[in-house]
Amino acid sequence: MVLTKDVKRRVMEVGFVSSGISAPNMLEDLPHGPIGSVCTLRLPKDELPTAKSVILMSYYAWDPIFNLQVDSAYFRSRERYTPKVQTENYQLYYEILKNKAWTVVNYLRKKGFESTLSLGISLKTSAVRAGLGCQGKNTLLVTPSHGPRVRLISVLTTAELDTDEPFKEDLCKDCEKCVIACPTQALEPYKIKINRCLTYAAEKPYAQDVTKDIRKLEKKLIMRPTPNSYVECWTCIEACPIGKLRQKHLK
Ligand code: B12
Repeated sequence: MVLTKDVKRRVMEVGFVSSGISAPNMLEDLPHGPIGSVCTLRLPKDELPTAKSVILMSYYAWDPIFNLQVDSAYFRSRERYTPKVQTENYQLYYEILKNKAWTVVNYLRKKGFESTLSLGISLKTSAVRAGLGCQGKNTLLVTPSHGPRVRLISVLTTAELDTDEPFKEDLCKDCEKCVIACPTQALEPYKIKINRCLTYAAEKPYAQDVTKDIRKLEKKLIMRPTPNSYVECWTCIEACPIGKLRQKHLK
């Protein structure tokens, strides 16, 4: 269909490195609801009930600084848990993703289709269904071209687009480099213990389920450029050999 081709061309023009299309009725069994105390995942039909297509897009995050997170001064204080003040936090890659995805949303809206972006659905599993890659042993989306060094966002639209075939291959094969590299042993192949992940620890400075040994490693390993910012851990991504060659020019 011409529209599907046009949308995919537009997605690449704004700087995404791959895209795939699925439909809300093919994503109804996606993980949804509360993910520990991290977030609540939604289904496409909760995000845009009239949607006919879900466009999954991946952005190449080639440098650790894409993982920069900055919180307003109150965010890291205990006050956040009884907030009396407005708090804000920004993650660099999310800002880039949203910025680029809005141009795709606006493109579709101009054509008369109701459209919105979503970071609230399960992006990894949706991306597998849309053919972008497999869920690897680090539990992340691993793509054939950029490995897990991609960040994901989706656009939901009432436009009826051609869907892609789900990705079937397991790209990890017998490699377990990510599992071995994780400094807190948070990973078992295809599974993560969320409260051992350094990103969870950094995000939740007062969480009771983070043990002292993890807090010690967090202090040692998490980069903190300013008192209100930190760079999320990406050791399991860095360890992955798939797509690593692309980073050579940066060394
Ligand atoms: C919650 C969350 C977290 C939590 C929990 C992680 C998790 N795996 O759930 C924490 C804070 C720990 C976290 C950490 C990180 N995150 Co995060 N996170 C998310 C979020 C919001 C939802 C993830 C999710 O779907 N969880 C739900 C669970 C059910 O999914 P799952 O882990 O895939 O679980 C499956 C498997 O574990 C498997 N499984 C479970 N049990 C078992 C048992 C057996 C035997 C088997 C075989 C399988 C199996 O089945 C489950 C269902 O399919 C997404 C954004 C989004 N909206 O999707 C970003 C996201 C997944 N995170 C991302 C990133 C980059 C990270 C970090 C690298 C930190 C960073 N620098 O940003 C680390 C990596 C940690 C890791 N290896 O997973 C990216 C991943 C990009 C990619 N290439 O996939 C996403 C997609 C954000 C984005 N917009 O790009 N994250």
